[in-house]
Amino acid sequence: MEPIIDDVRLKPIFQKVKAGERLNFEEGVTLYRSPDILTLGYMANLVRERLNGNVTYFNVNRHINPTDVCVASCRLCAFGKKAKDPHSYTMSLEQVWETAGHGYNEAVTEFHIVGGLHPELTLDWFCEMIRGLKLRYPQVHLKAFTMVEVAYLAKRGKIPVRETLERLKEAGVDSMPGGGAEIFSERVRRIICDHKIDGNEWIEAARIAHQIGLKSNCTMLYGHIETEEDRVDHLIRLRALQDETHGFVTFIPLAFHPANTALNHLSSTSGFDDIKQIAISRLMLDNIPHIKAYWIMMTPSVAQIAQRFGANDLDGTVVEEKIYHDAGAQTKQHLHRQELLRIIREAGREPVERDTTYRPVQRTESAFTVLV
Ligand code: V47
Repeated sequence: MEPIIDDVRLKPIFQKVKAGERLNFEEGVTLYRSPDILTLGYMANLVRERLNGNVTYFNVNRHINPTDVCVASCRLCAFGKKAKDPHSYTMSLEQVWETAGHGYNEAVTEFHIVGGLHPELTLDWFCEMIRGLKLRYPQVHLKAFTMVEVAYLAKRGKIPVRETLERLKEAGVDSMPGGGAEIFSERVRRIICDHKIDGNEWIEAARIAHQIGLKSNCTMLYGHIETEEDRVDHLIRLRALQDETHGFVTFIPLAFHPANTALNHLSSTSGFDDIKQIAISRLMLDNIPHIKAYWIMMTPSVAQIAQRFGANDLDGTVVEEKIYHDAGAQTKQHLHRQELLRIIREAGREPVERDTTYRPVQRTESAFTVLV
């Protein structure tokens, strides 16, 4: 049975989606301009089920943010602080290793490690941090450092990005998170994050990471001052790199949270925009296997609905989240495994706990094993 398509502009796009054909820039813009969220969702769900069946993935992870000291002053961010700010913090190596252990009894399979661009912490310090984590938690996957942090460490250490990535990998980094991509449009970047590497540099760092065997995620920050064309351009640039490297695992659209940022006059995104963004991501990124509805950012309720609009992942237990909560997020900082299972089942999906590389994890009361 086919859906009743309210918006006639979507009819030719629907034919292409059914045939598994790639959507172009203009079609991407048409998707954004359409209010017909049910047809967008129907099409995105078709692609989602083709790629991932009825499964929704989640993981048991822990975020670690070793420092919030940051030399950049991005208008989009409420997390970064100057070193002299009495509210800033920087963990010692021992504190990082100890923080990793908090809540460890939930059998965490991933540490997600990102932080500010600290003017004094060196590449050697971060390599030692990673080696220490690997020594203490050898079975935990280390998903660490955004392309922005890597480029900053390279610049400060006056060594190429490739060598920086190689040294981090050698120390024990297993893969990389998707942050820092923001939106590639230079016009927008100059306003929201002018101290960061530009879009081309982000893409180039990701290319090198993938070339040396580090998979990564990718993100897009939306709902601030970008246009619909900027969003489509961003998605198409990610898709082009993926054609080349196949190194992206998951795409996570990130809704801008304005509270406590220099852009706090902007409004938050609506549930309608968040759901549309999930659907359009699934439709445009035909070569990225997974679309994550990050519950911290969308709320568990909207992330649940997203599971029928193109998303097939919810992220994980998280345990302690700072970036979005500094920017006013009202969600909890932690969801238990049981709550994630309930949310997914209620959406009619089959929950599968995964490790970072999407291998299923089987749990018993006291232990877990990764099913290869
Ligand atoms: O890079 C910062 C964004 C990102 C704000 O790879 C903001 O699995 C909204 O990348 N409002 C960090 N967004 C989060 C991130 C992420 C999250 C979950 C999973 C993964 C993954 C990656 O958050 C930053 C930036 O793009 N951000 N400040 C803000 N005020």
